[in-house]
Parts: sequence; structure tokens; C-alpha cells
Amino acid sequence: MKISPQAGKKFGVVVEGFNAETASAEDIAELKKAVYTNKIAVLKNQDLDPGQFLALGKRMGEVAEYYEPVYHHPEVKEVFVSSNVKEEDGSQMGVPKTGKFWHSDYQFMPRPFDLTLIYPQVVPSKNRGTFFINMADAYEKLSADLKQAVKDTTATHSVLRYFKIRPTDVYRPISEIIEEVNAKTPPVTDATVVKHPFTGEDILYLSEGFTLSVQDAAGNDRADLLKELLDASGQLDRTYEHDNIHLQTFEKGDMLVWDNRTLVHRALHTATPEPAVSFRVTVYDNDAAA
Ligand code: AKG
Repeated sequence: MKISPQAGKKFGVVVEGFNAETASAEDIAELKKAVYTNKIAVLKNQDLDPGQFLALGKRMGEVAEYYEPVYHHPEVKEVFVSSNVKEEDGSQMGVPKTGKFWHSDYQFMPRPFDLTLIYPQVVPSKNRGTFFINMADAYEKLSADLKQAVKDTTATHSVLRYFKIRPTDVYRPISEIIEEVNAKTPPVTDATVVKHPFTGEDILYLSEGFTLSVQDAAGNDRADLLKELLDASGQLDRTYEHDNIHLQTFEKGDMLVWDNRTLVHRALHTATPEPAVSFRVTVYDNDAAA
């Protein structure tokens, strides 16, 4: 296994010669360390079926099955499917166009995932890739005034604005769906700056997609501060040219493994109706949390 920096990129490493079937415990530990240190690892030349992909996830930690079954792979339910391709019988596997907003996975849950593994299956020829921002770096780069302002504030996160209407929701009143979402996944509040459980870095823990509000210590809503922080991090830049934004491209056979506590991401979906399918496995790393 050879791990080297991604040429010409802000962060991330390329991993060559990684064999998911024969990797030793030391290889897995080295890979996880590389991910926490460099934030993204691109594993080259992977050829795994959904069961083997799940098995790799299980070697990295505790695999979490997504809470909404509409995303599940029909045979391996722990595999989350993003797909805009209809199956031969006209059915839909997974959900189309997921993650087209800045977020980290499960940021709206009491416990977010530590690691995300994405394994593109059908790769469009144009506009493929995912934008990332390192929110530990974004915190470091805040002005002294913003660093002072964010101290002792909390941030509240919810899936509500990006919850995907399921086929079974058709003809249901929207008020009932909103009530269900809020009961099943009530908003969660955390410190706005959290410590990375493994690296100890300070992370600005908010996203344009999932963060509803920021409050000061007295409980006052600080919508102004939320906007300033999102803006400083690069999440409000619709040109995607902000210095903090990293575009991660991929080709068939690549698997991306990233540090979901530090990075926010936003999928770049093809504007043309090109087929795109990717599989995802998400992991709680109980070693890191210890
Ligand atoms: C998550 O909840 O972790 C997601 O990535 C949601 C993606 C989506 O529904 O678009």
C-alpha cells in the first residue's frame, strides 16, 4: 500500500495498492490515520460488490444503516444509494441527486458519522466530483473578532430543509410530513466549535444545509453571526472559487474515504441528464471517540 499526497490539491492523499479483501489490521489503522490527518483518501482501482463494500466499512468501525429506508440498497441495506438511473423494471434504487447542499453526513443527528466512504458506480463524463471545505482550517482562518464572537455560542441543526419527500408521501399534507420529521429527527444543538474526537482540532461545526440557527450564551438568536461564519468558511460562494473550496474529482474504480467530522461537502451533480450512481457506507469510529 502506497499513500501519497494528491498532486495539485489543497488536501487529500491517493492510496495505491490497497486490497480491501487482504488488508491487514495495520493497513486499516494506517488508512484511518491518513484520513484523519489528510481529510480525504482516494483508494484507487477498487472492484467490490455491495457486500464487499460493506465488509470494508465494518473493518473501519461500526457501520450505520441510514435511518430512511428509501436510500437503502435492495440487497445490502447498510449501503446508501444515490442514483438517477431507473432499474430495468422501471423501479428506482435509492434516491436521485442527494447531497446537493453544504452539509456533513448526519450533522442533524445526536451522533454524526466519523467516516464516510463513497464508491461511485456509474461516473458521468462531465461535471463529476464533490466540493469539500475543511472546517478545522476554516475555523483557524477566522478573524480574531469572529473567533471571539463564536466562543460560547451553540448551533442547532435539522434535516428539515433538505428532507427528501418519499414516494409514499405523495398526497400527504405537508404539515403532517413536517411534524413527522420533527418528531423522528428533532433539531440537535451542539457547541458551534467542537473538538475533533481523534485529532483534537477545533472545528467550526455548521453547514448551510443543516444548521438552522446559532445562539449566544444567553439564548439570543444570532442569524447575523451564522451568516458571517458561513460566508467566511466559503459555504455561501456560488462560484465555488473561494480559497477554502476543494473540488474532489474521481474516476471509475476510485473510492473516497473522508473525515466527516471535519469536512463539509456538496455534491456536484451533472447539469446534463447523464447517468450517475454512487454507493455510500458510513461509519462510527469507536476507537476515535474513545
Ligand atoms: C445525510 O443525511 O447524511 C445525507 O447525506 C443526506 C443527503 C440527501 O438526502 O440529499
